[in-house]
Parts: sequence; structure tokens; C-alpha cells
Amino acid sequence: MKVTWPSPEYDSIIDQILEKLDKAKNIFTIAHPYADGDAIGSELALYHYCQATGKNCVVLNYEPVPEQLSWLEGYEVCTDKLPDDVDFDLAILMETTEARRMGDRVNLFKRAKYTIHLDHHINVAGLGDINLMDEKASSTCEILYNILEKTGVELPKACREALYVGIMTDTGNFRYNNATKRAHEVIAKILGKDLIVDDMYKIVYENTSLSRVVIHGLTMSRTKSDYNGKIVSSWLKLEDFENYNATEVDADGAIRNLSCINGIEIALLFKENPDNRVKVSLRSSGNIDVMAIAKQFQGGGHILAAGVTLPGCMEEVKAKIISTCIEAIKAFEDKK
Ligand SMILES: [Mn+2]
Repeated sequence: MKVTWPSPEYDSIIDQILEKLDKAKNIFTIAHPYADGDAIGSELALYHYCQATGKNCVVLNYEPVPEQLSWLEGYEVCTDKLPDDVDFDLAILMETTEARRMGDRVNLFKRAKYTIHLDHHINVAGLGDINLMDEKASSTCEILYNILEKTGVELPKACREALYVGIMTDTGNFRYNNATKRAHEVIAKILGKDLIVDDMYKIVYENTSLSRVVIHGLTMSRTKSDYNGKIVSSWLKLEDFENYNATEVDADGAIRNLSCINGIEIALLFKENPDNRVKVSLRSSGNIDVMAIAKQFQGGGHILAAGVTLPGCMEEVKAKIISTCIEAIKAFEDKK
């Protein structure tokens, strides 16, 4: 159910969640593939809360934790196997916009007696028995904090640190509009003398690898402009990742270098996927709703940042998406 904090409806969902969380002994948490700071942060924050309250919590994560996040306390407990001999009372799914993105993991999620889904993306259909969908929240970590705050439990440092990293990364280090008053309030509540803000910044944002720098450099060097510079795009092929020993995580944030170019309406990054599919990231500089463009191809996201994966070769997908973007810009210009 879609709700906004604070409201009686929000409180009532939190009450339902707390009732389940309180009773649960064996919990597992799961997030989308290629978990980012918010996904790993919310999973680990829940893990540390469970540690502090004497509950067993299994953290499922299938890919290696990116280096920028692998300093978080507890990251080593992340596992890709759910023990067969445990009856799980509760599973909590963190920020997964759709069942499709979960693949086989949907069935895994349903292995628990009771399921909860937390997310802050737009128009997400909840996959849990209880769904807390707060589109105004900066991050899933902020939603999780809203829940944990009500428990009255003093949150351990490791839990607050994980929440901080989720909020920091999803707000682009507090630069985006989702760095709301509430997001800052939550930060004020979780910060203590024990959390060193500039250390966390450096380790997340100034801790890069050679493959990542090369992948970002390749992306920038290939930048091409269309429609009088209003669309800029670049691409990455599978062989680029192989040649530079890079993973998809290394391409995270590469589109940002494109979206900073002045005079653009839309920035696009096309990434080749194994099964003859191409993943497209779309960014808008403010006038064009790129989520609406992504939705035409069954993608999703936010108005200013969206994504979609399409079947076909790189050239086909590029042509299709760029022409749809030109139409959207034309429609905007005609309205002016
Ligand atoms: Mn998020």
C-alpha cells in the first residue's frame, strides 16, 4: 500500500510490521540483484537490529559486495544460500521494484511464513503480505529507520552506519531532492560521535578501482550527441567488462558524467547484457519524464532516473530508445 510519512495509515502498517518482527525468531532479508548501498545498507541494518534483539537473521546477497560497501560491519555474513533446516517466520524484501527483477528469488522470498516488502520507488506493486511503499522516502533505509525508531531499541553503531550509507548513497551524498527534511532528521538521529562522516564519504566515494575508472573513462570517451545536443548517450559492451576485468557494479554512476553536460534534456547509457538484451539507464535534466519513456518498454524507476532492459542488439535498442526520447522532447517543446 502506498503511504506517506507521517500519517495514521503509515503508523498502522508499522504496527503490523512490529507485531511480526517482535514475534519472529528466524528472519531472512533479501534485495534486488547487484545490491547498491541502500539495498545492502537496509539488509545489514536489519541484521544488526536482529543481533541486538536476539533474533537470527540471514542476509541473502548473491553477488560479491562492492568494495565501496564491503567495509560495513557484518558484510561477511552475506550469503547466497538459505539454510534448508530452518523454518523462517519472516522474510523482509528490501527495495525491489518488481517480481521480474527478483527472478527465482520470488519463490525463495515466499519460503517464509510471513513476508514484508519495503520500497521507495514509484508505483511498485508490493510482493509481501505487508507492504510499506513510501514514495517520498529518500531510501529504503529511511523507511526501515521509521520502523526501527518505533521499537524504542537503542540502535547499535553498526546498524546506524548501515542506515547512514543507504541514505547517503541514494541521495547522491545529500545532493538530490530526495534529501528531504525527514531524510536529514533521520540522519540527525542516527549520527553520534561514533560515526565519522568524512571517513564514510571517502570509503564510499573516493575508493575506486582501476577497472571502474577505465569503464567510466570508456563511457565518457564514447559520448555521442543527438537531436542538437539535447540527448547524449554512450554504451558498454560485454567485451568491455571482460577486457578490463570489470563487473556491472563498476559501471554504476558512469551515466552521471553524461548527465552533467550542459544543455541536455536526456542522458542515456546502453549496457549489453548476456542473453541478447540491452540494459538502458535514462536520466533527465528536469523537463522530461524518463520513467514514462522507460514504461513504454516495461521499465520503471523515477521521473528523473529510470531504467529498462530490452531484447535486441545494441544498435536496434539504441535506435528505438533514442527515437522515443526525441519524440518526448518534441512533445515537451510543442507544449512550451
Ligand atoms: Mn533505494
